[in-house]
Amino acid sequence: MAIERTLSIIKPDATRRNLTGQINARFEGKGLRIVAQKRLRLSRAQAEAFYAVHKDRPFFRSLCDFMCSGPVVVQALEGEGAVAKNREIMGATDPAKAAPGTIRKDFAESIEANSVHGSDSPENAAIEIAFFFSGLEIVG
Ligand code: IDP
Ligand code: MG
Repeated sequence: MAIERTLSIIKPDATRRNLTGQINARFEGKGLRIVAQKRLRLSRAQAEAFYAVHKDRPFFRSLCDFMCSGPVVVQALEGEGAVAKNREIMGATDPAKAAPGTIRKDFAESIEANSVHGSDSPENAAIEIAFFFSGLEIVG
């Protein structure tokens, strides 16, 4: 398994409840290294651009409202098989279906306000990391 990087977002429901440190501890405890990180508030246009792949889904409008409703913490995580490993640590999209011990099982409020985003493939990870970070901001 190769060393990969993946894009993670701690979503507004989690920053509002002051869960950034607890979520970061999950990543670090499972061997992912936070090689870039910043806290920001997405504009509506930025949320729409980031989630453009979902623009025809019924939840798109509500998802973009939610994602710009408060601060997010965007991060690049690095480690062995980081894309899949992060998806495992996150758990299923719907917290009701997420496995015990996952971030979404333990912290998510709903299928929409589900605390974290993680890239779903190495190809998308590269695109999503470049959306938020320049090369200079990533320190492995
Ligand atoms: P993922 O975040 O597990 O990759 P996606 O299908 O890519 O899930 O959906 C992106 C985000 O859209 C989810 O994390 C969640 O916030 C929201 N979402 C997905 N499905 C629904 C839904 O059925 N209702 C409301 N929001 C949803
Ligand atoms: Mg997804």
